Amino acid sequence: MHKSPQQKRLRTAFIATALFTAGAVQAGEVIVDQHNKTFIVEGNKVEAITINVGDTVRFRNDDPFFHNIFSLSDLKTFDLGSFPKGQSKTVTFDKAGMVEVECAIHPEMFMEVTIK
Ligand SMILES: [Cu+2]
Repeated sequence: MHKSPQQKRLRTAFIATALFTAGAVQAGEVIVDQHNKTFIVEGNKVEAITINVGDTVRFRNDDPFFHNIFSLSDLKTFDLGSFPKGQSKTVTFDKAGMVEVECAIHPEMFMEVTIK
């Protein structure tokens, strides 16, 4: 099939974009479930996770009661408020360092997020 000059230009632009993004770290999303008053990643209980600068953590409540995830860490202070089972809230970590994550309703819940 004959390609028009316009189609050729589009193809060149696509390759240039692909080469540019290959060297950059892609920001991702990490899902952290709250289950049995613990933090769960991919089915495993975690007390510490490591992510990349720019990544977003999605806190997802999988318990039949409310959680209120927050952090008082200087690097990233946030308060997601109370949210029920099935709902999730996100936090994007845009600086390298360490953030302590807690739950305002359950003082025993604790997780460290290392951002590198
Ligand atoms: Cu909680």
